[in-house]
Amino acid sequence: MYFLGEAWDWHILLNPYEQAVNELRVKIESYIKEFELIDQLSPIERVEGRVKRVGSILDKANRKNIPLTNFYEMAELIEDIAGVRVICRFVEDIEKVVLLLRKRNDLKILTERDYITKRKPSGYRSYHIHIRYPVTTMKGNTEVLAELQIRTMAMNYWAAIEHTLKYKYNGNIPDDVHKRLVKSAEAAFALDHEMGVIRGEIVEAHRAVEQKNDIVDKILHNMKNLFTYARLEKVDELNKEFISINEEGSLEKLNAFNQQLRMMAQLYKVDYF
Ligand code: 0O2
Repeated sequence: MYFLGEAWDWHILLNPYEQAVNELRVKIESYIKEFELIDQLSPIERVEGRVKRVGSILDKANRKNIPLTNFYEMAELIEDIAGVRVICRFVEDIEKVVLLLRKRNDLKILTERDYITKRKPSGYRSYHIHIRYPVTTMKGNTEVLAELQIRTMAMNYWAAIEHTLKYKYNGNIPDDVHKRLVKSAEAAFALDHEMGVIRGEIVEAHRAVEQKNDIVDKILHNMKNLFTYARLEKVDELNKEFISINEEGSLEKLNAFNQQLRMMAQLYKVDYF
């Protein structure tokens, strides 16, 4: 059975899957920027992607009794040769991501599996979406299957650890380790719940940090222009004042300071933010 698999040119066969993963990552990551632009905390923290390793494809085919006589028939049954993982901060963000994905017309959703409301017996939680995704290569158009896994950071941490242990023990995790994994799945669930409760605080804190970073960028830009184009000598003094206000951390004082710089920039007829 394995011999036929090894005879295939895996690099060429898997290339459209590689392309699908890369394209999907870029497309889904672009939501992060879009949320930033409207001053909202993105429901997506980060996006990861991978093409299943040949060894794992062969193992899964073996596990699921999938014949290795034809690559394309096999690939239709494996479903997750191309895998993209969307990591969220909060459980409620998962639904937002699912809604965004359902609106896309550059992919076709085949099935959705909700292992969040109904977690797996192992303790595994994640939302799975199987899609068909068109890829254009030198040879023309083709379609590949991909699996999108949407989960929180806590779910992801747990799944990564459990996956490593399953691999280490060849699927037969000893009882004591298994019990600890079940306990840690509960802890990950509790963590997600607690974070959900203080979500408002976290979103507010994130917004404040973003606002502070924005105003600091503007201040630095305006001081640089006053120094470079207006040859303003007291820039050193302004810089010291900025450092002390920045240390204090008051957003109002930083805004007032930038207002002062804007007025100076207008006076000296230099560009400002
Ligand atoms: P790898 O190395 O991650 O690629 P099904 O249960 O078959 O109806 P499902 O869950 O979509 O539907 O399929 P499957 O084949 O069980 O799991 C698909 C992928 O989900 C797995 O890929 C894992 O990434 C993840 N997964 C599913 N169940 C578990 C689990 O109990 N623990 C962990 N850590 N991950 C899980 P692979 O092929 O197993 O591995």
